[in-house]
Amino acid sequence: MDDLKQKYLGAIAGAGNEAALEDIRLAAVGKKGEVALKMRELGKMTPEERQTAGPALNALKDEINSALAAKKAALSDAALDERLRTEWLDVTLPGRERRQGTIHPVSQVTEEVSAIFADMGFSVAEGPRIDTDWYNFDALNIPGHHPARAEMDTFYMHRAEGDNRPPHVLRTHTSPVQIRSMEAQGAPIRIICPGGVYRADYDQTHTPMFHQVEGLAIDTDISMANLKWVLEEFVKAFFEVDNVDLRFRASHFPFTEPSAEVDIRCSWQDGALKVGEGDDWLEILGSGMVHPRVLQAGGIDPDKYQGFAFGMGIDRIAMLKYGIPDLRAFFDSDLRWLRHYGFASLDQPTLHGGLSR
Ligand code: 2NL
Repeated sequence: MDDLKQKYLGAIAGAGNEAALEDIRLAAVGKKGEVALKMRELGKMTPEERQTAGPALNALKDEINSALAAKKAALSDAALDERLRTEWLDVTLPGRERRQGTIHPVSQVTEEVSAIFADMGFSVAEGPRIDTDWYNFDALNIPGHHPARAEMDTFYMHRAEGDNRPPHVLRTHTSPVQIRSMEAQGAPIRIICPGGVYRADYDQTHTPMFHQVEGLAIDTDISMANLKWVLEEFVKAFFEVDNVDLRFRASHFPFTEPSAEVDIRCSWQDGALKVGEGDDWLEILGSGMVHPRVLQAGGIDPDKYQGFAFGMGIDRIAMLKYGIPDLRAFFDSDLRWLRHYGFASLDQPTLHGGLSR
């Protein structure tokens, strides 16, 4: 029995891990282990022999079991110490470099345009992207048979059978915001309305969602001359040039009369746009005097008031100003593209700071 004790206590002391310890446990005190075999021999002993051998075997079993438990605890302490030593972390090290996002060029240009028009007394108005066909079309003097209303260009909201509410559309321009502003504020009014708009069109130069900014100025003494001055000031500030040359081309929109498309003098040198010089003309917006029926729809008396309105594509003027070649990349959410064309988040455009720096 002393041999057994020496053998197993020695083996337990030398066990290197919990698996080796389990092997020792099975060999010593398991059901078919050496101590169990010795227990079986008790039957062949005389009662006197059994009286000393029985308790001694039980004591040996207890001793081996407690040595196993102590060693098991020691091994798991050592394993924890080893983990603490190797999985050590210096919490005083500097953190991982911040992979900061940037301001999207569309947001940047929206802010730039807003800053320029704010400086001329325009405030920014916003409204719903889903609106009724009355606000999007009828109020703008776009009749039911007009091609702009065709299913092709407009995203109509689904209506359940028996739904009597007026049809709703994804706004195809921000003009409904201007109708709502006229209704809410009346005249005089000076606002710009930037935001996302939707048309069912997708190719190299069209995306089904894009951004527009429209402007509206209504008072008792507003003319095309005011429109021309405001647009000249805008183009100078936006393209950061001192001289511009604007050309009004007669055009037609249902919501303005007369209507004009506006081009700016420019040149293209090695693919780079230069505004204010050269022999080329670049169309940048549509404009005109607000149609009397549109004033009426907005609750404004056309015999007392008149005004100008204009609309331009934000994505397009962003591409022109910042040399972005492909419109579709605006909406790809490619982080590498955004880091290339994006703007530092803390550099807000201001007129005194130079809009784009
Ligand atoms: C374009 C042309 C334009 C307007 C938008 C407008 C809004 C109201 C009344 C009258 Cl509430 N007009 N907006 C006027 C002329 C042109 O947009 O080519 N946009 C990209």
